[in-house]
Amino acid sequence: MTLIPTAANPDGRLRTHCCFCSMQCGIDLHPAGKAADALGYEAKPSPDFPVATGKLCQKGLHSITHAAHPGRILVPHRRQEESGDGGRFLPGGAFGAAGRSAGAARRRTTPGAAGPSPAWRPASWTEALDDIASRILRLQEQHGPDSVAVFGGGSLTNEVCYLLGKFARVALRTRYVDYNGRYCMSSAAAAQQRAFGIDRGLNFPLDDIPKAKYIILAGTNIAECQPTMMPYLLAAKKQGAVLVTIDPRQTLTSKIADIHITLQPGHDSLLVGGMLHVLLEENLYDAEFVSARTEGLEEVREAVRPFPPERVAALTGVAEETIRAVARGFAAAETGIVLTARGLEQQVNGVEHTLQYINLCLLAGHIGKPGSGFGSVTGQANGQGGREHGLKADQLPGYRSIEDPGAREHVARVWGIDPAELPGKGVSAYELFGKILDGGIKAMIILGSNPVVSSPNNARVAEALGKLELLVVVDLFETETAAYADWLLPGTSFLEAEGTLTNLEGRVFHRPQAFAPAGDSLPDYRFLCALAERLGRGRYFRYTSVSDVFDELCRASAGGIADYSGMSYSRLKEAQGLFWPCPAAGEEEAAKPAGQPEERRAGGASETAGGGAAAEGGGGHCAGPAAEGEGSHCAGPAAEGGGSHCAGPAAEGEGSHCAGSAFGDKARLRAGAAAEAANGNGLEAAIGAEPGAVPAAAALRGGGHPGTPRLFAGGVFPRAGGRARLHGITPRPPAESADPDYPYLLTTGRLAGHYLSGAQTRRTEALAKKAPEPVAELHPALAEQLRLRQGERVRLTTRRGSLELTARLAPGIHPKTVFVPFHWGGELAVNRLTNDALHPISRMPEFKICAVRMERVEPVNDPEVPETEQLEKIQ
Ligand SMILES: Nc1nc2c(c(=O)[nH]1)N[C@H]1C(S)=C(S)[C@@H](COP(=O)(O)OP(=O)(O)OC[C@H]3O[C@@H](n4cnc5c(=O)[nH]c(N)nc54)[C@H](O)[C@@H]3O)O[C@H]1N2
Ligand SMILES: Nc1nc2c(c(=O)[nH]1)N[C@H]1C(S)=C(S)[C@@H](COP(=O)(O)OP(=O)(O)OC[C@H]3O[C@@H](n4cnc5c(=O)[nH]c(N)nc54)[C@H](O)[C@@H]3O)O[C@H]1N2
Ligand code: SF4
Ligand SMILES: [Mo]
Repeated sequence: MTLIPTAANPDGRLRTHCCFCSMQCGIDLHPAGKAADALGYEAKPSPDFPVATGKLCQKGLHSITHAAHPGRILVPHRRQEESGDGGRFLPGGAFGAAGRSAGAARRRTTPGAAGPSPAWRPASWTEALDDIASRILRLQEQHGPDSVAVFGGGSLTNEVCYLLGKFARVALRTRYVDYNGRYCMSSAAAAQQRAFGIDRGLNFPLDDIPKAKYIILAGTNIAECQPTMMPYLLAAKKQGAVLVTIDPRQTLTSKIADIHITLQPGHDSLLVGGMLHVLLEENLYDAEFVSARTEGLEEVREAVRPFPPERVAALTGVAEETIRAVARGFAAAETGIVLTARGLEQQVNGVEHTLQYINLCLLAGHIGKPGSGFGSVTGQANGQGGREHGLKADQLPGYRSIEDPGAREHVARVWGIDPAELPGKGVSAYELFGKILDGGIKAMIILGSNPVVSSPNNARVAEALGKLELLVVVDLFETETAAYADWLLPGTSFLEAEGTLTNLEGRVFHRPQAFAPAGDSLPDYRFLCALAERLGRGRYFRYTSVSDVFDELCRASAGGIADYSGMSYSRLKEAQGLFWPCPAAGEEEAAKPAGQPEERRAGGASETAGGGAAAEGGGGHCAGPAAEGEGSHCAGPAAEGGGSHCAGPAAEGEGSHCAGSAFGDKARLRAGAAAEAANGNGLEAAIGAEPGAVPAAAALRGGGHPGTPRLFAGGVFPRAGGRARLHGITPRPPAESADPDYPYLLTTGRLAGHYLSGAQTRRTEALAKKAPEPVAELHPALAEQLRLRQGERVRLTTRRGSLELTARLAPGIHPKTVFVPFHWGGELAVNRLTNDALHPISRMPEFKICAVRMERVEPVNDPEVPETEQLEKIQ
């Protein structure tokens, strides 16, 4: 497959960013380089983007390969009506016996396959949009607007995430929208919001890491998951930092640690409770900072009282001396950083574990200054931006609550609708599938996720999707999820769609389009706008370009927690990214918080945006179709020509959605902001960027807020009273503990060469051949108990299902724990086994812990193959 470049530099180089992890390394594509890929380009690290340290990891180097895969979906595909059961497959069929029945041929999701399976018939966009819209309208007429749901993903650009949320609320008028970030950052988000009043993955720029003297990495395997962050850690070590890793496994990350704590999954709150006990008992905490800048110390004291380190040592198996040494070392260090990730967050106690690590950071006073801070390492490409602009069930753009009347009013005004029209909050990602099983949700649109592979207890998800009356999947490939779809629509790859993303630091940057959309594939935002037209809501979705969507997003975010209103495409391009919050010029005062975060979001927010819109002259995107000329505003595919797909708008009335723009009373706003500023609890103070932390001098040229690389300068937090909140955490057991029937713990995670559900990396030969299938890592002592040898097959059984895998002996893993990566589907999906228990607040599933039984299957070792080759094969 070939792609046509659109915006090459004079030397033929194309600029892009890796599509995989949250580092978002800049990539230069060099034509016909030495290692030219299927597209005829070689990916090299971009010298321009300040994040990656002149390196790309193996995924980045091969990131363009899947975009040229012969299995790419290039035109809309409709489920063949004649496929027996209406084209949908039996519940659980993807995994069980039915998976091998006649249906299997139609449901091929083989990564190497040359194109969509015979289950499908190619169709035009017109047919697709007409059919989908009419079925949605029919279902909504029969069952109400909430019978249709939207499921998004954190790989999508800010513009698409924003539009998906708007599409759900304005075009579908459904409350049911959520996204795969629920499986990813939701516990960290809940914890950071509670403790700090703001959820930005890292509170500091990556450049701060080398300045840290003590770094604790808990449940984060950076060497495999954000490999280009390793040089920052190595630089810190070089300058004398002590590095501690806390993980049930020895990982590539723990290799560079000074201290590694092998912790049984689920014990983080307990372990860190022991450390906090030491800090308090020995008076090592930063009393001045804690009394001036935090609240809740007594709660912490009470909660950790019963957990002296000797008791914690007995309960966790971690040496008492290690607990004391880390506590003392971290407290005594001049600067310190704690990073957490999914290891401890993807648990029914994930919010509490995170809060406990935040307690540690706060008690040590390591926050808000260079080389210090807390961070939860964001996962997906746009895992940060994706959780800020309304793709969450309870959220409106700018990280606002959908239940906050002021936020509703503000966003409704930007969208040109009556606030009363905005639906209320829906349910979380996994719970959406429950709503399908209950019969409430009848149709679903999925963009940028493969939940049949990536959801816990995934047989239930497959069963739910099998029950839908309409499933639309927009993807590059016929994924395991698409196997249940009625329509599979061709999305564009990261190379073909312009947009902005927000990396793990909170740095918003612009990703240019490098190639024209492959085949008839359509950038996601254009698909959404085209469908909105068909649904009769086109007037709210007319944009001349994707930057138009961004401008609206900025206005909608103005005054919110994640304030992008001071950004524009031109500023982002010039500065190589800006860190949020970045309020619009002249709006900075207005962004200051009132006493309560809710009040701030409500009051400050809605009115600020009015001002923003005024400054911009009422939003160029909604000048109305007449001014725009046929189809120019409209997302219809070029192939259709003439805007035939957007016939609707004339009847809808022009530009009504921005006519009102009852712009806020600026004078009143200023007065309010000034009063708030006088309280001294302003967001500006909280986020005040010091000059040294400004990302690029260019950001300042021509005015404009410089962005906020480091949060909480001066120890001021955007909460009531400006203080951070400490939380007393009582350690609690996971949803499933080991018991006589299931005597071990299964934990799941990632490998360096694969990405999430594997939809892209399993289709990338160079990556897939290194890890063609999942392998169960277990301790040699446990293997001996099970009479298992390296390379033999082991059966893992949990309360939900059973899976056979090759065993790999890993001396570094906790002896009662087995680790399996989750990058495969069908019979190889570890999510057949995982527990779908959810955290009561964040609704995060417990991917990281479930009770498991293991037994040896039959030896598969070929006696001819020497042991070393076996090792290589499975690494
Ligand atoms: N190569 C690669 N990189 C990726 C991804 C990928 O799929 N592949 N995905 C991206 C995404 S979306 C995300 S969210 C991130 C995830 O990045 P990480 O969270 O770093 O990745 P995981 O492998 O899920 O989990 C990290 C570690 O947690 C450990 N762990 C398990 N249980 C516990 C526990 O109870 N306590 C502690 N302290 N540790 C525990 C695991 O052994 C594992 O080493 O990576 C991003 N980067
Ligand atoms: N057992 C277990 N399960 C887990 C986890 C775990 O640690 N253990 N981690 C969880 C985490 S942290 C995450 S983030 C989830 C993620 O899991 P998923 O949500 O399944 O994520 P992906 O595999 O990235 O799926 C993205 C899909 O979108 C497609 N795609 C890529 N770019 C675009 C685009 O621009 N437009 C469109 N329309 N489609 C696109 C890809 O081809 C792919 O099929 O998995 C979760 N599941
Ligand atoms: S996967 Fe992450 S670290 Fe690797 S090149 Fe891509 S963005 Fe960079
Ligand atoms: Mo994630």
